[in-house]
Amino acid sequence: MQKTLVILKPDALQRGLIGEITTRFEKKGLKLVANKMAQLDSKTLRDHYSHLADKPFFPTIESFMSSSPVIIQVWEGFEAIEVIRTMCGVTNSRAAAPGTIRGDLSSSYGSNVIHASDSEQSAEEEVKRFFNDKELFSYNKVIEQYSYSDEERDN
Ligand code: IDP
Ligand code: MG
Repeated sequence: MQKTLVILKPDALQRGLIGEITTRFEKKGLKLVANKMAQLDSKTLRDHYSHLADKPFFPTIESFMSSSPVIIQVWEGFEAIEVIRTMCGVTNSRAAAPGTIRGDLSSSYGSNVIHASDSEQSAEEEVKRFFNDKELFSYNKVIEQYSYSDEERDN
């Protein structure tokens, strides 16, 4: 099963959306395998958003992402990276489809409530950036057989 990293951004925490977003992933059948609250520092943000470090809006991202603690989660499931990206919607929340997390819960490009890994490589790097082995859990959920078919569960 794939693992993917999610950050519930400062606007999600401030606006009381942690439960709603977490519930969406739980209801989808994904498994929470790591969860913490953290205050992100400048070095971590520069690593995490290295693909945007030279953009003019990078200082805005940095100050927004460090403006309050965030919730960091790892979700596990069959094709979880793509499933969660699809559930998030596109980056600009104003253009994000209704029914998606960004489309339903925000109206901003920058303050768009959630980060989610966008590829297998970034998921692997991002999970390692925020969690050590002891903080990542492997466990069975009794309901798993009802979340996936037998073939899917073997992935
Ligand atoms: P993603 O979060 O949908 O993967 P990225 O391109 O990786 O989008 O950008 C990371 C974050 O940087 C976005 O979620 C958004 O908060 C912010 N961001 C990206 N592009 C812009 C922009 O053009 N204006 C303002 N903020 C932006
Ligand atoms: Mg991204």
